[in-house]
Amino acid sequence: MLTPSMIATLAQRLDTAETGVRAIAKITDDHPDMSWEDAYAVQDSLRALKQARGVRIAGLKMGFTSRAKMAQMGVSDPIHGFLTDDGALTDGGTLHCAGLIHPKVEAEIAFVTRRDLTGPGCHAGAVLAATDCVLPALEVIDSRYENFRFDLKSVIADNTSAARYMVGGTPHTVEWLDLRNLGVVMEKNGQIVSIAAASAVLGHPAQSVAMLANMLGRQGRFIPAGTLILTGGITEAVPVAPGDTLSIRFQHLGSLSLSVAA
Ligand code: OOG
Ligand code: MG
Repeated sequence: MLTPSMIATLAQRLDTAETGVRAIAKITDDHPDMSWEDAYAVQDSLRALKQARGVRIAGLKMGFTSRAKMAQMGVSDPIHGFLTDDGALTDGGTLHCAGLIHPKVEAEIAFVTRRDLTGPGCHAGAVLAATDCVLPALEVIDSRYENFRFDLKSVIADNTSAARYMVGGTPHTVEWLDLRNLGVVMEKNGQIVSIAAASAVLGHPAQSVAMLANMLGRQGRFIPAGTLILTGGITEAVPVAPGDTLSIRFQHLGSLSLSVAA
């Protein structure tokens, strides 16, 4: 177990890496015995640090919910983190790389809840019944660790590499939407770089929200009504650099686009 002061120090180190745009060694290099609780405690400390300087929590996110993502990063279990208001991008807008270390973009489905969701025992049916709308989304992840290399505990501490995110402007209700078979096509500079269906996310993206409620339940927390949730990359994350343009087409949900600048 890490001491409370070590947890605060590690959160500070991650925050400085992010604000100073300088990658650091992964935490488990120095703290191989860090527990899962410690890892989430560092993430909580990081959240408190950001909130103390006026950053607002804008939502929650799941990570490593698809095989494509797990295989790409060499991990095997879903994790969760938070989104902040200063990370929001607008559809058709510009992603500035200056504040980022090594950004990658991934296609996701976002949910907005209209009722509280509590675990354990939360399931996809409860999630769909409590869903206000779903939206097309993308996440820009940016690990604070050198070479984007980490293990699960280190990336939990680093708020699951969360950096920027975009949600589309047209909400869709779930009643008539086949979220499992919903196709997603991502293009970079006019070339298709990945094609997937939303069932890549735990069989159904609602399953990701249920898992989040269950994971939070174990920590004595829940998903409050009105929460925006990114359910995890459907496709592999694609590295981007200044000059790139990105577009993602979501069947039935519309599309998102992004220009990447220095
Ligand atoms: C961790 C973030 C994972 C997702 O959607 O799977 C994630 C990472 O890949 O660096 O956000
Ligand atoms: Mg993601």
